[in-house]
Amino acid sequence: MPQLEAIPAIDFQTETYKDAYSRINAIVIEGEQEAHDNYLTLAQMLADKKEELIGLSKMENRHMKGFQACGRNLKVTPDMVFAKEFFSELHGNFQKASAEGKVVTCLLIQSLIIECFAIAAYNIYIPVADDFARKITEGVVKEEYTHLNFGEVWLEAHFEESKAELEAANRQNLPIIWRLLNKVADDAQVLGMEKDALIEDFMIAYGEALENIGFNNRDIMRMSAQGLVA
Ligand code: Y39
Ligand code: Y39
Ligand code: FE
Ligand code: FE
Ligand code: FE
Repeated sequence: MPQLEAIPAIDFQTETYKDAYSRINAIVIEGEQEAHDNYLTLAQMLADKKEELIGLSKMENRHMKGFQACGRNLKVTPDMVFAKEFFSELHGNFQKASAEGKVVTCLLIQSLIIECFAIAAYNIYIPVADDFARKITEGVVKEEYTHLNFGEVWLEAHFEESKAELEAANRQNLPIIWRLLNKVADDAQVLGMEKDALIEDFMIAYGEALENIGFNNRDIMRMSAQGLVA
């Protein structure tokens, strides 16, 4: 549990730190922007949840502005070209699913996988963040649990008819998150975030989400293992 040990002081103004931050900060900004867009799309797909989903999209827009301020505070220019490319495959899968009216797949991608990615990353970042970014991230992560909960509640209520689509969407999208983590692991390490801790937090949050929706332990083990097919 490396993150529970004494944390060495981090110099937030070295070129090495700022270079890594330019990519991680951009990923988070782009992720929040796409999450905003995804909840607006879901608001169109789920008419009876429209107001709630528009509320979630507004939170994502505030998150994006908060993380833009974190970059400015460190005098870092986020590498948005890198970040768009980073998310392009997952974003493409969400857009394809929404065009086909596959709300279950859309919820799995945004409200389960991406929210758990955010929850793991933000919880691991908080203890190693600069003071300004820590306060912002603490406020943001609380709201990410609300977003995850939206997906859990909806999918639990529609579990039996969603099960097959959830399994297929998991098989298609969990390996992507695994590849994305591997793409940012070196930069995350520079920021003091351990890859093993990120995987552990992600798998705990995602496994709990699948359990809350109605999957049994055997299903959860099988679905988690499908992430390894990289
Ligand atoms: O729902 C949300 O707000 C999610 C878009 C945000 C995801 C941000 C992804 C963070 C990954 C950072 C990787 C650092 C190791
Ligand atoms: O080695 C494993 O445990 C792999 C099965 C799991 C794939 C899931 C990918 C984890 C992504 C972590 C993202 C952290 C922000
Ligand atoms: Fe650990
Ligand atoms: Fe967010
Ligand atoms: Fe979110």
